[in-house]
Amino acid sequence: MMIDTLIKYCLVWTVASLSASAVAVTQHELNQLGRTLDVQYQVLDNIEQTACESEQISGHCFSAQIRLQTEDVALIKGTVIHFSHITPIAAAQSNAVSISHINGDHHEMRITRTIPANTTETIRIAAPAWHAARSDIMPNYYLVADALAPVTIDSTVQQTEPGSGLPVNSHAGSWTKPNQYRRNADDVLPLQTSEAQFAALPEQWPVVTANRVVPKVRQRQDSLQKRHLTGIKLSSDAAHLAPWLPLVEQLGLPVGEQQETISIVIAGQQFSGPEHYALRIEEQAITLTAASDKAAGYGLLTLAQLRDPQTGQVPLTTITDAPRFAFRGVHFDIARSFTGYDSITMLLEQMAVLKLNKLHLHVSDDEGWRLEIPGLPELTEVGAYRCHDESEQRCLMPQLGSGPHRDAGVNGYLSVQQYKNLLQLANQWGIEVIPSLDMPGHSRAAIKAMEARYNRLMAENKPEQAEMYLLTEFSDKSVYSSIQHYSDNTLNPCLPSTFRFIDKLLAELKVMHQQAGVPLTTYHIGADETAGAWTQSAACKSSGIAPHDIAKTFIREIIKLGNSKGLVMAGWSDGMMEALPGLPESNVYVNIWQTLPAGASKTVSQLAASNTPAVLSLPDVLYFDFPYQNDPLEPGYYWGAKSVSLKRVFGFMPQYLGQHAELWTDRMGQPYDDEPTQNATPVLGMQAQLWTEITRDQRSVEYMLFPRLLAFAERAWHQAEWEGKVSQAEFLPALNRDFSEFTQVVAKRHYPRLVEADINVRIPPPGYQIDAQHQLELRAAMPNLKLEYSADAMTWHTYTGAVSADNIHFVRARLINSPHTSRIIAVEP
Ligand code: TNX
Repeated sequence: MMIDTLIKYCLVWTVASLSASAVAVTQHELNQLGRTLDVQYQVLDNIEQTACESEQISGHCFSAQIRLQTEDVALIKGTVIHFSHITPIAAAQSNAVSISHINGDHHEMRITRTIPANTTETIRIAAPAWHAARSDIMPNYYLVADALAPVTIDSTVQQTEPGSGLPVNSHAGSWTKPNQYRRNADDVLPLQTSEAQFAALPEQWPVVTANRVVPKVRQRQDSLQKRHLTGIKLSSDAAHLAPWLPLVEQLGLPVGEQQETISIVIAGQQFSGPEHYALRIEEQAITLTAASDKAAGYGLLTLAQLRDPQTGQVPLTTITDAPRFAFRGVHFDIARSFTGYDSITMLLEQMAVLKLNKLHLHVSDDEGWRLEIPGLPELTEVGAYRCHDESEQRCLMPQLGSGPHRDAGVNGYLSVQQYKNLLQLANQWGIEVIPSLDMPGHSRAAIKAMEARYNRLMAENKPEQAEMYLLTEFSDKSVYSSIQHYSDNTLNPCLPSTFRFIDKLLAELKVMHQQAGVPLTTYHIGADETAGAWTQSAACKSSGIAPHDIAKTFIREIIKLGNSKGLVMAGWSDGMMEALPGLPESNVYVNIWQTLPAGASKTVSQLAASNTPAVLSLPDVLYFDFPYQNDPLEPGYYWGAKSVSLKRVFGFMPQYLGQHAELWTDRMGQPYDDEPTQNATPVLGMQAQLWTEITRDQRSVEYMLFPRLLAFAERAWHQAEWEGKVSQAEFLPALNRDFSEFTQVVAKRHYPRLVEADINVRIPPPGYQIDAQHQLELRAAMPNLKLEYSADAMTWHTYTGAVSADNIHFVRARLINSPHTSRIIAVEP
């Protein structure tokens, strides 16, 4: 623990005990305060830097104000408001409160002078970086007074937004001025609000009856003839392909005993890769030849999409199909927020529909440990929960706005049985689960859980057992701060118990996989964002390894350990690029998570040159925790890009990274330099990332993933003919045509099926314009939408053409024949 954090905790205890009589609040009053205290957070300015300069905050900073308004209950001196704030608040101007950063994003606001009933106290704060979006503000502030039970402040609880179905921060103010929605003076990125989008949208979307397959097939030769197909059934020798049938039905092709039998031949030797297949639809027969069971499943998914659900017709056609990349992955962070077992099964099912084949499951991080490990109960009993417990013996202290209670929605973990079920579910669709227990950084949950275990066993007088898996060297007073501002989140590679712990994890994982009948083949070690630990570690000093070599030595050790157990070892590029040069023979792959302007293309070329398999995880196009569009009300972190739109993902050219510099800008909207790639760069594949710091429930997970995952699957499976040809005149028209066709099939076929599967797919809001005659015009951002307007957001009218804007205050888009709508957009007169 960082010294000043320790001091802060000590202060908290002393002040709390000294002021026990000063905080003369009853539980009843505290509860009432929780109901009535109004907390509002308003960003003032991301660009103006005087606050930073006067407070000597190094680097860029922003100013904001937190307004506390009491009703009939006073906020008594000595009460503490606990809250999350992404970056550490460095200065707070107020005569009534003082704010201190504790650890990670956890802050305390101590009331130093009673704020009487019916009073407003406004606190000006300054903190590093910027807050340019509503989702930056953290929810669930809570009150603590002495030994009373902590109480959540209701005004900071998220409310479900009509339309999007997302929980949003209603205590967050507005982002109407450029100095609020731009992140700094360089930020020239145009806003993509509904008003700004209008001009770029077509007046009318063409009506097509698309039976394009998503992802697009490699070769397809339709004849002009069509035939009828009512439904399919599997012959008895193909019965083991049954797990694919629900997906086939979801895609609109009926399945049943009375239906037509598909002839399926598995013939690995006929194909050059295990996921290849050929499909032939003739008048009399449908034949599927496939390299493997999985490829046969893929063929069935393709067949389903060829059928027009209205007419039941399929084209007579010959298709040969194969993926461009062997690795088509999704990274799902279940550590920051645990959105539940069902959110993982939902993802697996949709991955299978989209022919994706790797699930990188991010099981642990600073904020949570999400997999039961037999023999180490504290990992999940303590490490899978965030609640108010300053000793952190029952749970981790709240982070990311999780609030004080153990039953918070973001808490929880996968039991051994659930994990095994997931492995089997994934396996039946040919999806490999790649578990990741992030280390040596991002390990706070494990470290704290193992401290709790140590304390338990010491109290039971079992010192040997206690020390067995202890990850803390109590005498190590190294002072550091991780990217997410933790002072105590890094494993110590110089302790033998660290390796015992990792060995134990790998052993238990192997057993779970074995028991599930799905052997563990790949393990992801994280290896990212290790910052400054161990400088004062006695164990490291005596190891003789120079401090700056410790991280890479550790990563090498773990790679060797895993490889010796027959595992492919994976890691994030920052740690891996450091470690790999010393390990020529290793069996690894690397996730590149540099942005394009930060030099991703060079890292990829470097890896290609050393024959190291690379998986593209570029934040500025493949981080699906980033917003869909540059609108302060669209949720998402945005450190690497302010808009990861459907079109951006679709238009990504994974093997021609250099070319994007001619099309895209950096995160501030500024041009950047890169060298066009001459030949397609070999990469193992690509991976979409969903980190979940602020994606806290399944509805939000679905919103962030869909529809972007469809565009991702398209690029991971299919190489478009326009890729890489940026300098050719045909490039843009070809990309636009392809995207328009894709959008149409996504809107017409996939939106309805996703909604039918109860998935909270994002409906894009309409563009709007109010002209000089005060007429309101609306345009849809995709086909298959009905547009609506309203005076009060209660009664809605269908838009049929320009209409007087008088008394219209809200607009939205609705998926035709569904209750599903876009966010409600407030119309600015
Ligand atoms: C970067 S990518 C991270 C994660 C965050 C993510 C948020 C990587 C290896 N580290 O820890 O969750 O950004 O976008």
